[in-house]
Amino acid sequence: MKLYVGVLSLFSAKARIALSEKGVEPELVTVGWSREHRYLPHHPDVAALNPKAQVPVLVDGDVVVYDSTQIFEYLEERLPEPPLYPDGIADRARCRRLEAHADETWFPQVWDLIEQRFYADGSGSEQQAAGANSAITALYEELDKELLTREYLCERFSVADIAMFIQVHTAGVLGAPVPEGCEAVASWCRRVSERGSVAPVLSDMLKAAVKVRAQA
Ligand SMILES: N[C@@H](CCC(=O)N[C@@H](CS)C(=O)NCC(=O)O)C(=O)O
Repeated sequence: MKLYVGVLSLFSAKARIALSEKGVEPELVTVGWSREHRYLPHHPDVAALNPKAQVPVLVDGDVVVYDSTQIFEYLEERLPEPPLYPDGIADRARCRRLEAHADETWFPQVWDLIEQRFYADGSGSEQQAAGANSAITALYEELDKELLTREYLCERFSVADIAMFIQVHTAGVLGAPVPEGCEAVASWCRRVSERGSVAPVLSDMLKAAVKVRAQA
């Protein structure tokens, strides 16, 4: 399988972790990205394969899948073992809801931190960052309740953990770490970051971020 990714793309990181959990070592194609021009010009393959010209894009023979959530769903059917969704219908619905919550509720707040602390290097709107910080604190408290009695968000390590962890980890790196009192989130973070599928992806992203900073 071939996976088109961005060096600092959170959605690409989701797809990479899921592939690794499924025991697949894809051919990684890293698309061009710079702080100044971001993803422009788009990689020609990605522009041809995805009408939104976004990564990640997975190519498996003749099959093209884009959007990290669609990639999760495809991989689960293509390679059912080990499962990355829980078994029951209601639990699977909850798992999808938590994944969507990470992508659709956490990410916009994390994106405000990325804009402020990474792209604008702290020179952007402090008000925007402060708003994101307080929204993220509330999200941490809510997440802590989900994790109080659980090792992972669902009955086993799942796509919900992958999606949520990527947001939580990025928030932490950008100045919104797990607050005191959210011990369940803190220990879940340790468990997830120690997984063999996760550590290499975090390490690649860290190396890329350090390189970008050095060039600034
Ligand atoms: N909903 C999509 C979002 C993908 C996305 O936003 N990709 C960004 C990188 S993280 C991208 O390729 N942006 C390039 C652009 O929009 O020009 C997913 O889950 O894969």
